[in-house]
Amino acid sequence: MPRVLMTGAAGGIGTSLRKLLPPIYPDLLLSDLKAPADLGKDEKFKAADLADMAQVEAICEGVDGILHFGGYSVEGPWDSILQSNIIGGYNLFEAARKKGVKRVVFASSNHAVGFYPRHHRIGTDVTARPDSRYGVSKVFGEAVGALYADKHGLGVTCIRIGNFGEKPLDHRRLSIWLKPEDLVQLCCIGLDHPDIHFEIFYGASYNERAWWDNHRAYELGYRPTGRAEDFREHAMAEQAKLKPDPVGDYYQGGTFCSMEFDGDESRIVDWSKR
Ligand code: 15L
Repeated sequence: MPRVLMTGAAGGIGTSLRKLLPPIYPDLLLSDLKAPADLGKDEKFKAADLADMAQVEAICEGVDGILHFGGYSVEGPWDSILQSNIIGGYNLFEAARKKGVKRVVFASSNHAVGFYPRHHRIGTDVTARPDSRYGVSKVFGEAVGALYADKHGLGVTCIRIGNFGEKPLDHRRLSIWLKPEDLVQLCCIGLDHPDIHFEIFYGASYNERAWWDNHRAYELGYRPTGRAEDFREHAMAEQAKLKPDPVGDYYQGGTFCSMEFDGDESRIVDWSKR
């Protein structure tokens, strides 16, 4: 991919990828609502509000591939999710089509399927079970991506990101941890692999406790280098500081499932076996 646009450049993932991507994609254009405070002299940046179609079209001009990390990245009020992720997500794919972009890698999330119980191993073809308004917006983004792949021939990869960071933060994250360099591998597959039409990958490193079947990513060449169990002691020590959470500890989405959960814990059922 000659020219790559990365949205969400000032966010957590964007900040880390800004350092890892330039050796692979030297012609990298960064975008966010505001420029990152530490923007370097060699970095190219264009501000854009994802909810404004004209601004999104402007950042897609002359671009070959997009890494879409922009938008709201946690649970939030409906209007914020609506503007950033629903309207913003649609604008991104539509602007990509209009401007002749060839590939889009969409940062989906594990919260698109967060209401699967932890003991239930899932593939990428399961029915969506979002655990939040944020999760619903990720399901929406995946659906728009599928539409633009099937109808308009855009090559689309959705990465259901687990927990991105230098190490797994607690017991749950031992199953879903994603090392930054492994996310870079998944992005490169989405941007450059010749066989991409529409794909969904789980954004997870090599985690022995994984809940996810990620075989398609491996078929396309993914070889994660992160191993969550190497940080087991740290994760379990952090877990010991947390209060028990009957709902969050049962489902894959953790606290995203327990927040706003209405009262009755008898509703914690293994519906996946019904
Ligand atoms: C996400 O999708 C969020 O962006 C991130 O902040 C974490 O909460 C992560 O999921 C997680 O599930 O740990």
